[in-house]
Amino acid sequence: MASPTDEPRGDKDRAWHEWMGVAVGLTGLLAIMATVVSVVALASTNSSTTTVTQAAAPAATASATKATQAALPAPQTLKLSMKADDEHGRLGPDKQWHDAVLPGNFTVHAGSTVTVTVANYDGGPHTITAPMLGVNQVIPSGSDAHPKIVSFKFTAPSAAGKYQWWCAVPCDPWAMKHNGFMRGTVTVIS
Ligand SMILES: [Cu+2]
Repeated sequence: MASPTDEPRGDKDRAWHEWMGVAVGLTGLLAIMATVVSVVALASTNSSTTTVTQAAAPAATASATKATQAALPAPQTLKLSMKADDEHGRLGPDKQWHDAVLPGNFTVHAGSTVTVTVANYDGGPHTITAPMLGVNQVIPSGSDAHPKIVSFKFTAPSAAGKYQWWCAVPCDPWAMKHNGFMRGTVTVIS
């Protein structure tokens, strides 16, 4: 038989047990919620990372490819001949034949790699000198029967404009002063 003093204790015990039950239940719920939250967070982190990677990679590759194509114009080749006055290099407006590079004025595309092949039919050497193009090429002497063939490359400037080349070896004084003879204009077009 329960004593009157037992009853409050029994209530206390019941209350304690109930509270413990709620506490354990709450803890378990919190643990589950924490797990769910972290799994969702992990999943969303993964999925957002994957989405960014998939979205950015093809776009970046496409634009990089476009930029590469735009930055690389087709390579060019130029064939030039060098002839002396006595080989009828080029007739000047003074009605005299002069030493000349043929053609003496030429056009290249901005940024392109230009391969120049020069055939020197003259018995004396000349140069193709153009500091702005990074060119200072000696073309040794050749002959009508055996022209001296020299090939060299330069990269055309990225800026369109007109650049001068000249022959730095003293040769035909008149030709050295006139464009289209032993000096000339390199026109860079974009
Ligand atoms: Cu010359």
